[in-house]
Amino acid sequence: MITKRERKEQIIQDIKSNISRLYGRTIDTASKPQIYVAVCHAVRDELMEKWTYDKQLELEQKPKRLYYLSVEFLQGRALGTNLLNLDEMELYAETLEELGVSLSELEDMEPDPGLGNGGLGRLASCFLESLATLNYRAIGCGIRFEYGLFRQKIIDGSQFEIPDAWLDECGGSYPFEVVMRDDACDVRFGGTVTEEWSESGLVVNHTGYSTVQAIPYDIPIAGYQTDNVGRLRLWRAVAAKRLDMDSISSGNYARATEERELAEVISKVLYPNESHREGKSLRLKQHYFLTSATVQYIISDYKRRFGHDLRKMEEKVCIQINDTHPSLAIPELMRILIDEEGKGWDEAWSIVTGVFNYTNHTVMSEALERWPEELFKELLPRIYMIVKAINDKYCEKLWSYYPGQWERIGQMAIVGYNQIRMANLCIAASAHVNGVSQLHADILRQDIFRDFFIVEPWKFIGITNGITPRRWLMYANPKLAALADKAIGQGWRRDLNELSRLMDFRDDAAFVEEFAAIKRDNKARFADWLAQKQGAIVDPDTIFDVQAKRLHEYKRQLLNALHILYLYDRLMTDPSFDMQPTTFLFGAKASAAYSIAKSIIRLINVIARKIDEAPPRIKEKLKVVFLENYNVTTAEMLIPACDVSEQISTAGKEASGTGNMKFMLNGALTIGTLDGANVEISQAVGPDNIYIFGLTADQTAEIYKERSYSAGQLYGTQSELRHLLDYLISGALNEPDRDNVFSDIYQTLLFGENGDLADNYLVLPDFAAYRDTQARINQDYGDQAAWTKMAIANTAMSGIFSSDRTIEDYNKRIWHLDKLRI
Ligand code: 26Q
Repeated sequence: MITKRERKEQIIQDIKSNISRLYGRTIDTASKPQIYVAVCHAVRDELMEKWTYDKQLELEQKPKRLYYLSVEFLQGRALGTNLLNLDEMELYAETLEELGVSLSELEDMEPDPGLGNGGLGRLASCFLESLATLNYRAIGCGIRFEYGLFRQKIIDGSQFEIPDAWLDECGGSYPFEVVMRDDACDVRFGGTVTEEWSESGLVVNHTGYSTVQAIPYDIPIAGYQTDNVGRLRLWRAVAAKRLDMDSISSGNYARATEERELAEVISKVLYPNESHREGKSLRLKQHYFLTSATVQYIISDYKRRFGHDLRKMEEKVCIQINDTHPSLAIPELMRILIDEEGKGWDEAWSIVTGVFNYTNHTVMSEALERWPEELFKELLPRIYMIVKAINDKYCEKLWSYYPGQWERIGQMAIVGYNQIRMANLCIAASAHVNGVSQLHADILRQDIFRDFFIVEPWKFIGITNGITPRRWLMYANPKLAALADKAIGQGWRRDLNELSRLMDFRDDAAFVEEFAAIKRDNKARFADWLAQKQGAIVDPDTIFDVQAKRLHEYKRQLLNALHILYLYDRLMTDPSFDMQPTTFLFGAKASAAYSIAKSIIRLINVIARKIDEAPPRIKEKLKVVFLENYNVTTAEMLIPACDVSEQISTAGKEASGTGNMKFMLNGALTIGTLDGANVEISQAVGPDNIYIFGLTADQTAEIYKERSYSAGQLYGTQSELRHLLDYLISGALNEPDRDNVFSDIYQTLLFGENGDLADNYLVLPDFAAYRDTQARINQDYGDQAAWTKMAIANTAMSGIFSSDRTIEDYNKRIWHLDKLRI
């Protein structure tokens, strides 16, 4: 064992030598960004060393491996969480202090890698951390986008998108990544395919294609208190060298450059839409690029470890596809097994169906991935042939279940109406299809995948999402973590269910007071941060009511905004109306082309401004702040400061939600509909510790089916709603020199678009229940002791939402991985 002093000296040495090696400087002459990179490298090198050791154990123990394929990983910053998981946070902070450097200042220099849109990408990142912590061997595979999700600027109330040049900001390479050139491979696009019978069987000829090289960059991920280190492998697209050289030697520099750019554009930028598919050919290229490179790697890695017999692959390999985006991995594995490994169709199909599993994250039909057949065929001719063949055989199988039911089989087919339907492909090839909450799984079984469920009911399961307590409690809320330690010991850090022992402390006046004081501190910390970052002033002694998530009509930020407008109007016009002072905080990015979503952002900002200009007696009660550029780093500051968590989607639409779990863990009370994982949050915490309102999923389904709701009728009969809606177009929200008329919002609420119902997300029929529930919350908050008891219950009962539980569920029901013995 070495002493703490000796360890500190080692770290100092590592940092100094990194500075010298990387920059030819000493610590006294190095710039802050240089010191930051040197420190990151010191941490990375520790992880790499553990990695070397893990690999050795892996060779001996031969555990099964998981490949988690996802177009998105929303990792957030890595320096702090890696140090936390290495149990070296304090050590580094002290050591750096001796060098005159502040760790938190360095942490703030780190860009937040935004390689994801929201829930699905963040879930993938929580999973990688839990997998490492639980000693499973897993590799996340994604794309090394040069530009992540756009940065949001709010200018004069409206959203503008700025490119997120995160890699540029760290000098072109991310300090935690290691390039693995040995594993580079080629991916082919376009060309022509012919099949020919020869003596050795069918020979497939692919000619005239263009080649893109895939280069992997690996990021090590520390598990909590273990030597097991996880891995995120991100592929970067570059031009194939050969092509380049041909053009250059023939003197055609322009063409060489052009080809380079055409190749590199594939990993240039993440598409910014969530819950809406985009049929661009570049997006399809991204998907094939990721899946082809990954499947090639999986096979060569398998051969390296277990030899050339691929028949037993399912014993050592499993592949999880995170929504349909990486589903081309299915035909790609078929292609390699048949064309390159010489397997027959049936043998190949049996290998494929033994390794793949698919997670669905959405029930919204406009988000279900489909590709135009012509585009697909042109870009991926061989993959197209294979998908057609899978489709033929699958339809044949369906025919025996549903004889004569052509209509139904047509709906279930993979290829139909000139489209390739990726969800159907995934269902056909996967051993398991899972939803991400229990309600969502029920909807998959009973509604959107009903016909498939009847044929193969065992395939369809529900595994409720989770979040990593390391980032979302220990790192983001160290004070609350310390209080839990003091009350119940540290066991909860390894088993989050132990937090339930905090239930008893609800009657401990000193504990209740400390819990409340920590919430107050976190609110003050957030207020300082916000003032510094955005210049907005909020009062930590008001209720912090937060809705932070992507902007989408189904998430109903509009319901929240209309309610604030209602409060403002009441305060202005009704002198007898009173309320506890409340600060409403929003964080939300709208996809650039989603125009109504952008209008809703604008509406929120206009209401905020209107309130800021109101008389003091109103401003004392109400404040609205729209947080610019909501991302993982903002979430870490915001979530621990929240009193009321808004989870108010139209019931049946939000597959799970994961923000809801983060807020609960940090002691916020939820106001929510019975949607997604809110249902399970409500069960865990009990009806007395949550505010549930509104239509249920059954009721909304009935409305959609029967079209039995008329917004116009509500407008006609309910004068309060009518008054609010008229507000939007009346000019009452105008400001000097600005006409703020929200006729597009008014229009969708009252008349709908493209054949959808008017008010398709049922904002108006839920309004009264929402308003009344908000009023109850406002009252209840007045009794601080009672409120804090409810908050404690939320933290205490959030154990089942640890992503450790989620991963163990996946493992028991789908993956069957063995833990690495360390
Ligand atoms: C697909 C094709 C083309 C272009 C874009 C897309 C695309 C990209 C991202 C479609 C969907 C997404 C992201 C979906 C998402 O984040 N879903 C959320 O997943 C969470 C994790 O399971 C759930 O908690 C949320 O309820 C769900 O909305």
